[in-house]
Amino acid sequence: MDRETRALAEKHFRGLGARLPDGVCGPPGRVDFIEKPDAFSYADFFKGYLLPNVPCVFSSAFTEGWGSRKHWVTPDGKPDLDYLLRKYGDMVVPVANCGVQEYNANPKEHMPLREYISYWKEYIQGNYSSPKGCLYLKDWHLCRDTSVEDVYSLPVYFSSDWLNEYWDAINVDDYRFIYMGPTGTWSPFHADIFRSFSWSVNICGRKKWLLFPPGQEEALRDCHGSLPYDVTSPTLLDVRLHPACARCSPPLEVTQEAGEMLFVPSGWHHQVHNLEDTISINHNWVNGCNLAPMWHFLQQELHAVQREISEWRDAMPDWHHHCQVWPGPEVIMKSCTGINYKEFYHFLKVIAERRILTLAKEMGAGTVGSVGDSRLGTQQAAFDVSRITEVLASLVANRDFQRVDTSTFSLQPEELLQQLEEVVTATAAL
Ligand SMILES: O=C(O)CCC(=O)C(=O)O
Ligand SMILES: [Fe+2]
Repeated sequence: MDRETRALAEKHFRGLGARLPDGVCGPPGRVDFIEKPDAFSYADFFKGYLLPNVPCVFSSAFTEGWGSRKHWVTPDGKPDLDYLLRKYGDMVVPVANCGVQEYNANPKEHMPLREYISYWKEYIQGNYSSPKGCLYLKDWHLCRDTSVEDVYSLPVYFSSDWLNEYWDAINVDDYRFIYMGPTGTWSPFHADIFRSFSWSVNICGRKKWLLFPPGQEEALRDCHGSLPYDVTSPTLLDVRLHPACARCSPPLEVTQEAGEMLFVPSGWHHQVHNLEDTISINHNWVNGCNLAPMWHFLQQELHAVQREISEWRDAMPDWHHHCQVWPGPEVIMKSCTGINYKEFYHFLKVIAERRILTLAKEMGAGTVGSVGDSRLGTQQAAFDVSRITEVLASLVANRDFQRVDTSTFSLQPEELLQQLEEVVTATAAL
């Protein structure tokens, strides 16, 4: 990141103050197509798409050298199922049944990749039908489970990725996924975990994306307040079931071709259909640009848990007896949302400490070094620190966070906040 981009970004967030970008907005009309890698810098992406939180598609030239585009695809552009079988056949993968609705998702089971590939071959032979239904291999953590050298490389545009940096640092998990499935497999309407961004590259095949800007999903709720499972369902036209649907603008529709890369902004609900036998790679990622929406989302999640608990409490005369044995909101939130306030603080702390180290090296001994993605440099580290400082200040002031037992924390939140404020002052003129 260069100085001018950092100045612009910090001004952008100062302008927003503590509030989030305005809720409902109409779709931008069309999605930009970025043709040439040489003519498109990180700063261009940051200023044009990441900061304003709008989608874009990158041409297949951006993924030209990827090993997976060579090895996972047959000369006629189909998934090379035999190659995948030879290379990864024994690995256990998650598989969703697209024909069965469970809440607003599909039930998943686990099976060896060899079993999924033999299903896929049968499905093609059976003219795209099978008594087993329409099965979609989703959310396969290939990178976590094996070495993926020569499969793909992280595009610089998506390299400020604190979520994967955090999981890598504590060696627990990741948000790097493989999707593969025949024509007709699809992902129901959703927004990504923690209001993260995602990027998605088709290794082969084509996808149709229906994208709704943040806030538009409100008009799609049914008369009980639930979001739809399938936005293409004719039931959405029934005004008794979906009273506000007429107010919703049509989604942005993107057809993503083989090799192309799509940037999905934060909080945009979407639904995805594979138009051909398709393999894709995607990451979910969070950084300074969507940290505040992530924090806002976590507050909403905790409030939902608290509401649920209080409904149970009101319905149960001997609540105080149960209270002793039942888990508290932090525990429930961790199991429902995947992260609670305590872990969110730990996430901020891990990233903050890495950025403070980068900046100290830069300003102290004069050594240029960077923790995180070294392609992004000092200005990015300074920007990251300013974003963490703002969100940490809000976390520290939060009543629910003040109830969390921090006695075992290696660094007290107030102390970290003070350290960060000092770094912000020291790096203002960099
Ligand atoms: O490709 C799919 O089926 C879903 C991908 C997705 O939802 C995402 O990348 O955010
Ligand atoms: Fe998604």
